Amino acid sequence: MDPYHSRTSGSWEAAERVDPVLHQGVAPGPLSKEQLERFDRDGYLALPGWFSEQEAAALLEACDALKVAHAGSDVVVAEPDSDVVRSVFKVHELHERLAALWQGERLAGVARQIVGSDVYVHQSRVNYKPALDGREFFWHSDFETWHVEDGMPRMRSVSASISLTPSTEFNGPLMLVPGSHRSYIRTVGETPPEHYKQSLRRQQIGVPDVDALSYLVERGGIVAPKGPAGTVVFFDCNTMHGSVGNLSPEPRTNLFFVLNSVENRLVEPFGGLPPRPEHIATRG
Ligand code: 6CS
Ligand code: FE
Repeated sequence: MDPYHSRTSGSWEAAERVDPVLHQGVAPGPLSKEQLERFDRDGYLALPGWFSEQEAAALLEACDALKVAHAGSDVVVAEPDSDVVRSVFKVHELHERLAALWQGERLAGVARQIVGSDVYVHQSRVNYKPALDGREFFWHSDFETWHVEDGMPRMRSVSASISLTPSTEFNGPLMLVPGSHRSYIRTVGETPPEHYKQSLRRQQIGVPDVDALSYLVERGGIVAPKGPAGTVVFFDCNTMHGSVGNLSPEPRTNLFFVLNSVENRLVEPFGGLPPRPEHIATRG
């Protein structure tokens, strides 16, 4: 029986995580012992200043150029209620500055330290969250989607969210539920065919209901790490997260790399539907 089955019954369930968070314990690498222990406990680690504001500005320039260069192609996803660009996917293959970035010690080095093996990019994306038009990302566990819809076998991948603009309380910062990575919420509802055409704009299937969310938040609360451009939030593939819309007059642009263990490559999706396209989930 698949320990991480989901969208398989009419009621939600909080199942135990059966994978470790630190796959080789507290191991040497870019993070200190104290930082690793915080990641293990909380399911995320916020590092203001991990990249400099100058580095972030150069990355923002590259990411804004991608939005223009790839307008109208499959890698570009619009907001749910307009044609405003919400995300661009597979950016690690679209710009040499981004291809070099994820392989560095500050990203791949951290992921290797946590997953205990070499890593590859399962998914990369830029969430532009433009001023006023940038809508919410509803609460979700990435792993629940990647397991059911992409065929990611186990919880052995790390996401890095790099703020390319400042994250404040006004522009829809990434919100996370500390400790939620240790409960696997089996969600309710059937996955529609080609669900990604809807879910990447506004996800409504594979998401917790208010009782499931309360179960997690009562135990861990909600945090929204703030910080200057260059801040990185590393989070476990199963940490419950989301973000509200951006009502500030400035964009809140985040660059994501999902680094998966090479020993956790995708198999047939566990939800029984055809795999999602390559620009959303690396299968090669
Ligand atoms: O479905 C996915 O793969 C994407 N959706 C969200 C909201 N986060 C994870 C991932 O980027
Ligand atoms: Fe996500």
